[in-house]
Amino acid sequence: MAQFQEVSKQSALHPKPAGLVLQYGTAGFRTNAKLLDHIMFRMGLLATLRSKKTKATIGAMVTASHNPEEDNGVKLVDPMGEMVTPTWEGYATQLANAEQEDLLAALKAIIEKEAINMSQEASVFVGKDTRSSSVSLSKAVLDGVSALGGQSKDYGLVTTPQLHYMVCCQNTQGQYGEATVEGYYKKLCQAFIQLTKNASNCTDDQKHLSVDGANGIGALKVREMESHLKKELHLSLFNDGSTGKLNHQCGADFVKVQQKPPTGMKMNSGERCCSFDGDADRIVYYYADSEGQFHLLDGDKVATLISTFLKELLTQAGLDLEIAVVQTAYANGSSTNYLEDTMKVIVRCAKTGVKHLHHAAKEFDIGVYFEANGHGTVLFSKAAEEKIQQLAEDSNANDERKRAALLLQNTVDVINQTVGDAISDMLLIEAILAIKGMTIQQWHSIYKDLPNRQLKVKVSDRRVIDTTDEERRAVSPAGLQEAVDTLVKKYSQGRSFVRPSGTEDVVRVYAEAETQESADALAHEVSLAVYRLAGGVGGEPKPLH
Ligand code: 16G
Ligand code: MG
Repeated sequence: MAQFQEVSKQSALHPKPAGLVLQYGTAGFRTNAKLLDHIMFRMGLLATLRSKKTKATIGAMVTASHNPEEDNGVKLVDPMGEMVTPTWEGYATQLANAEQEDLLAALKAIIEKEAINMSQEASVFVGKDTRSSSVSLSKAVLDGVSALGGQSKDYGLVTTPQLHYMVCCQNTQGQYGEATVEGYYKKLCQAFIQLTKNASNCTDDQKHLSVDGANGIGALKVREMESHLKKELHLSLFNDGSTGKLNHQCGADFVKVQQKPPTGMKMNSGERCCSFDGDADRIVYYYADSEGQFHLLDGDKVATLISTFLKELLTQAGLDLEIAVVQTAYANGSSTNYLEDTMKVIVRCAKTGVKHLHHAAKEFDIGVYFEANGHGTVLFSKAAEEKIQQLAEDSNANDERKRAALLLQNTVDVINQTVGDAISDMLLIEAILAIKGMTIQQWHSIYKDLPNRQLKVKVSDRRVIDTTDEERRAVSPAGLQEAVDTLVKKYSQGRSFVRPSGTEDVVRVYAEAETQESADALAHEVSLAVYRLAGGVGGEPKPLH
């Protein structure tokens, strides 16, 4: 077939280095940009097949998120804006690793297995972040799409969540919104402005927020959006990419892991600050108190603020909708206790990685999901959205119920339900704080985080660690979980788990306890157990103090 001849011809221009093996990981392929040209071309091919199979538009985003500037990566987006389904992640890995001469056979195997009608039209949306390598790599994706005769639309520089949003808009025939960056700003900002009309006496100071753009795409897009905010939010942008290096000593990952402010940011005491990551799908907040001490408000604090707000509105609206918060094993124990015991909301634990949380959150009328690292959003079921709308339009409803329904409606609109979105989350958080007249200190003091520590251990093969119970318990190697259990018992409020990383060749260790010293000691002792029982390499982990 002519299509396959074209693939053969084009693929020669994007050759695979022989022997190179890469995996479609937790969030797509991610490695040094120099190794990715053939991967991009092939993901263009795969996105086209996926589009033919689903008879819908598929997205391909070129980014390596919070990784260093030298890296890059690609993730595929399914029709409703969600992460591509696991079977196709498997195909992605197969296609990526087929040697040059086997590429056509690998492609045909997928076509056959999925019974894809090759005469079906295909459409792929492509986006990229600000890395210099993204220019040629996104071109390689486009080449892959055209080699298989697919149509493509190049959105150029967009955040990851913006691309997810475009795909969903397109496949819902505009029901979710207009599939343009301008349409995205309009929808989110209009909802934000409507929400903030419910804030009384908001001073200019309270409307101010400092944003660390991680020297990436988020900075560019925030700037683009600003005029739509009609001065209801005053943003001071730092690390906007004009001088600094992407993700270098800045961005959400740096701030969360280092527990300190990004470089290049001016922090006045008590003022709200936030950081995006390199592709703007993560956000964390923080502030410095009057003694200059740094306080972090992570994804758990965000989930708590949002779910409290939603629960209050549901009560005011008199709507009987089930609301749940989905977290991972990394959620601070204090946040889980607060949500379950004080807020009385359902809490679920999912495996690390947005796709797992997203999936779990779909089970509820309203599913708020956040990873502690700042990745998250809120999902509303169709039934929930309909009930909210009915009430908002019900002329018999009393003023309080109606007001709550309208607030819920605008909340739905300010949220990007396709995937966690730093810009959308930021607007929602800012609106909630304004409506509640809440300072960042008050938000921070809702509950007190348990001191915690994360460590990495190098082992010869991290696959020897297998976990269960949403990664909270290890089932292999033998004896490891028992060792962890014994260590945990030594510390008041102790909790610890180990899991193999999905993005790095290490085993991750998490520990929390009543004091920082205990959390550090527990993390170290568990690291030693991993080192001894799971084939540690290099020197033994050293105590932190
Ligand atoms: C990826 C995931 C993130 C997760 C992290 C865990 C997405 C879009 N990103 O970055 O959610 O927290 O991996 O990394 O799903 P780890 O497996 O190395 O700990
Ligand atoms: Mg990211």
